[in-house]
Amino acid sequence: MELKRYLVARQKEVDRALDRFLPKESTPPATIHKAMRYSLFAGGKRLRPILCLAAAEACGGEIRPALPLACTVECIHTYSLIHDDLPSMDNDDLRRGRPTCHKVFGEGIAILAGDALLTIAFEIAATVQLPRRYALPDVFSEIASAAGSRKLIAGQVADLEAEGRSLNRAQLRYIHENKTAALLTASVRLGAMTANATAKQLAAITDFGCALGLAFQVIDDILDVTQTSEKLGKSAGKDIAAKKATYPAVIGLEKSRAEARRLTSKAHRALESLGERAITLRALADYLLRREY
Ligand code: GRG
Repeated sequence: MELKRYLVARQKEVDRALDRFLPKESTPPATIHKAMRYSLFAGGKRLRPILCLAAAEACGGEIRPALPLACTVECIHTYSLIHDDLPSMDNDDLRRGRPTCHKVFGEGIAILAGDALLTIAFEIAATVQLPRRYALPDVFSEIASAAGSRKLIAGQVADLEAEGRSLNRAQLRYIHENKTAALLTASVRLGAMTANATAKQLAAITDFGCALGLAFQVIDDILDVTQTSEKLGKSAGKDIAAKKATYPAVIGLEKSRAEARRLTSKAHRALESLGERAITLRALADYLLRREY
C-alpha cells in the first residue's frame, strides 16, 4: 500500500539524517552518546519528522531542506519521552518496545541524555538553510516556544498536578493541547517555513497541526484502553492504573471515538486551500485515525 511505503521510506531518510547529526557512540563520554542513541534509535514512528517533511511538500517545498528541522523535532520528542518515563514522572519500564532509558543507563544518565537531546536539537536546527521569508530567529523561537514552559512543559506540569484529581473536559483539553499538540503543530509549521510558506499557507498548516495534534492524543488515549502493551510498545492500561485524566475516562470510549473523527475532519478542512500538494498530510491524518482503535 502506497502510504506504508511512503512512511518506511521517510523513516529511513530521517534515521539516516539523525545518524549523521548525532555524535557516534564512541565519542567521549561514550555513556551519554550511547544513551542518547539508545532512545533515539529505538524504533519510534518518526511521526513528527514525517509531518514536518510532508508539510514542506504541502507548501510547494522539498524534503531535503526540511530534514534538519525534522531531526530537531524528533530529538525534542525523544527527550520528552525519556524524562516522562523517569521514576519521578510516569515511572515507566517500557518504551518503544524496550526497557526505558533509565532502566538501562540509570536515572542520572537518562536525565542527562534527555538534556543533551534537547540541546542538540537546537544545534541541528542551526544548520538549516532557510528561504527568503524566514530567518533563524523565527525557527528558534518556534522550537523554544513549543518545547518551553508555556506549551510542552506546561502540559506536563498540568498532567502531573492532575494525578488523582478529576478533570473536566476543558482542563483535559489544555493538557493535550500543550503536551502533545504543540510539538506536532510546531513540526508542521517548521516544515512549512523551510518551503517559504506564505502567511496564508502557514495559517492553514497551523490549523491542521492543532486539530491533528489533539486528534492524535485522543486516539492515543483510546489505544491505551483498547490495545495490549505488546502492540503499543509501551505499558498499556497505564492511564487507568495511574487514574490519569484521559478522553475515555472523562467522556467515555464512544464519545472519544467520535471526537477523534471530528478532529480529523477539522484537520482535513484546514488543508482545503493547499490543494493537491497536501495529499500526504491528508493521508497521514486518515492513517492516524485508522490505527486500530
Ligand atoms: C517531560 C517535558 C516533558 C514532557 C513529557 C511526551 C510527554 C510529555 C509525555 C509522554 C506521554 C504522552 C502520552 C505524551 C503525549 C505524546 C505522545 C502520545 C507521545 C508518544 O508519541 P508517539 O506515539 O511515540 O509518536 P513514538 O515512540 O512512535 O515516537
